[in-house]
Amino acid sequence: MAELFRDRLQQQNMTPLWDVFKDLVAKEPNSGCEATLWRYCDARPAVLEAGEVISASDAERRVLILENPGLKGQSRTTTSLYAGLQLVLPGESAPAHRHSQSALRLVIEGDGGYTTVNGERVPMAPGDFIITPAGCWHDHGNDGGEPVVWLDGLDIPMIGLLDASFVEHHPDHVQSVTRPSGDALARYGSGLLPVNYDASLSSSPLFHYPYARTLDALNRLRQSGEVDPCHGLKFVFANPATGGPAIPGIEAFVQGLQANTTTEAYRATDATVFSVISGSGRMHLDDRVFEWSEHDTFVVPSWCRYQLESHNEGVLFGFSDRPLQRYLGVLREERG
Ligand code: GTQ
Repeated sequence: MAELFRDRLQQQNMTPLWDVFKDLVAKEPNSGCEATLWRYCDARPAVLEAGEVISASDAERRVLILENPGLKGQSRTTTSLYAGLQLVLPGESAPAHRHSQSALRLVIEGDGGYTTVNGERVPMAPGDFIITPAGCWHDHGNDGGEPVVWLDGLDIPMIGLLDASFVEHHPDHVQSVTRPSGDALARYGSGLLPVNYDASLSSSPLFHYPYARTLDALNRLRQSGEVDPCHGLKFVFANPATGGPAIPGIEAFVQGLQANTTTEAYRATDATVFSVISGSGRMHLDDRVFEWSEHDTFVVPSWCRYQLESHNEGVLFGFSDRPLQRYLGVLREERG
């Protein structure tokens, strides 16, 4: 009887809630997203090998996706975010395109790389944070003599969920450069804004946050003693025109840790992707320990309590879907 009812429901494109209620409206975050660490010393040879398998041009973007083992086959690093390691070899360029997805980049290694965003060529140096907001033309290249590798973070799963993806290929392989390098930094990165600037534009008009500046700020502030017990010295990359996040749905941050310290336990509902800019230490998550060192990437899933131990004055970078959760009123945090 019950089976016949179920069959009939299937035919009517209906399904009983009581079968799935516990999973749909879960007691706690239950996506399957797992705490995972990708060691750069293991990932790097694979990234370089990808350079022998395909060109940046043929691949469109030559990236190894950091796929969460708990979300296999879904090209996701957390439930809402995608991360990958992108390689551009000397002399190569990755073609210009634009898409609905927003991208952020953290440069990991190599000098001579650049990305061109809306007509401005942005030079890439290790530790630089660079964004490509939704809908902006971008192409990448490498004028230097060594491989350039960076971490990509995109809101691909969010845009997929919304079914709002569009991509366009530029008529030319690379877009023309129409603005001098440093233009956006001068315009928006000096505590100044052009008069009549429209602050309702949701992505940051500043798309290059050079590491030299970030590190200088961290080093000056280390002396201030304003260290959060759970976060160390943590700053978010802000849209200078609004004070909001650089990318509407993603918050990216940089975090200075003190030598030989461990942060107090903390958890939040925004699963976070961390990338180690410098230093080494351990991430304690429940009763598990993850040893991290320079350029490693690791994920702390939603609502997992963790602590960061640092052997030296380490600097971490990270990003999560915090602004989206805040907007929806679902962000939950707990200290201790
Ligand atoms: O650089 O435009 O990792 O379009 C994935 C999709 C990078 C990019 C990715 C992309 C890009």
